[in-house]
Amino acid sequence: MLVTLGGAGACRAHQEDGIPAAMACVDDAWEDDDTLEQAKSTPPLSHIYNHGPLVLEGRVACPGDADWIQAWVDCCHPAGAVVRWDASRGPLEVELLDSSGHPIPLSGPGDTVQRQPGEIRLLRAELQSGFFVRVRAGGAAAVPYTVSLTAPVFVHRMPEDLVEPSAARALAQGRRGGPIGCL
Ligand SMILES: [Ca+2]
Ligand SMILES: [Ca+2]
Repeated sequence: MLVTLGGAGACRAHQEDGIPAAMACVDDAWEDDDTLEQAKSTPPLSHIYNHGPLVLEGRVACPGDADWIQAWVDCCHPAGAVVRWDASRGPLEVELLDSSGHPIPLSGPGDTVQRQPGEIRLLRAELQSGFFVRVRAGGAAAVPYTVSLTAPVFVHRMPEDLVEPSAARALAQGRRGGPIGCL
């Protein structure tokens, strides 16, 4: 069966036959979050100003299956993510993307780009509104990882404000194991 590797269309390999490592991959509870559109279907994540970052544990990057995380930051604060994992599991590719899915430049004053095995830090000195963190396994093995998301807001947006209430409660309780946000 045809399996594409690399490039923007490489999100579906976990559903294809013939890749033992991918078939064996036990993905996380945030699936499906393989595309910009899927990420937009769940409420954006954020935390109250000075009470971050928001730590997302128990995530898994399956080979060929991107993980998109939607976040929201009020203007104009530092925002971004630190992704940590066991480097012996293989590489991870991490990017910050704007609300259209385009890479956010991280070349301005105060921006941070640090990529090393086991930890990638991508922080923009000033950001506003919605953005995405995209995590992809760079090798053939599943890579468990943790995201520390910096996305401060002054007034916390509860999921109920953003989507239909019952769906929001199901999301908050079933998929994330508790209230979203403030630590
Ligand atoms: Ca995943
Ligand atoms: Ca995914």
